[in-house]
Amino acid sequence: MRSVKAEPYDYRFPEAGTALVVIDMQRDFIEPGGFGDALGNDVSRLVAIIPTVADLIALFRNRGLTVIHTREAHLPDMSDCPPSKVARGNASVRIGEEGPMGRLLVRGEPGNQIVDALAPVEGEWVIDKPGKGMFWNTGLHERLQAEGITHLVFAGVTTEVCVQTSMREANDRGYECLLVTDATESYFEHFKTATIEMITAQGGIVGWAAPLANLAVAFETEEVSA
Ligand code: C5J
Repeated sequence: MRSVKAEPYDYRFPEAGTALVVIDMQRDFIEPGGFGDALGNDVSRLVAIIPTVADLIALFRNRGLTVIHTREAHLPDMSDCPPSKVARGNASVRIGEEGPMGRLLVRGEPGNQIVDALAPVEGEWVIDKPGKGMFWNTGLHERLQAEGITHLVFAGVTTEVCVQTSMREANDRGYECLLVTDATESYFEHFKTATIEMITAQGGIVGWAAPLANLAVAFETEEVSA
């Protein structure tokens, strides 16, 4: 087992049974002209974490560990998108409508792709999810079980929406989860802070949280017994 200095206490993980999950680092959330921007958000906060997420991916990639990328993505006929989701908010362009990077949150469109700096490489999993959480309608749980994955390390955007929803869903399914605090971001600073507090409160009711540096140290330090 490896051991990471984390909140609320050390997070232990078996290297072979651990996967990295990078949530929705897509142009639609991170670049001007995407879905996040259409909702009136300042996307620059999200751009800032790209180098840290790249370092985190490299850490897992270089060790040959499982790397999973998710995308919030709907089928082109929108049959997997409830009308309530389209109607919500006061967006200048709505989900499924044409924006500067193609139809918002629709599979295959330029804006729906992961940003170039974090592009998946051969062999990494890419999960298109119609919901905020990564399990609904994706078959991901079965795939993780088949691979013997028991521990999940989370990064990506946004902390309080798709990252938190996915982490909570994973926790309910029995996965031991760590959130990498400097590899996740929100359009709202206080939401990120509150999410980390909520996740780690009450003895880690949803999971653990630690910065990338602590995780990197854990990979360089001798393993501890289970
Ligand atoms: C949102 C996400 N914020 N990836 N999606 O709608 O967090």
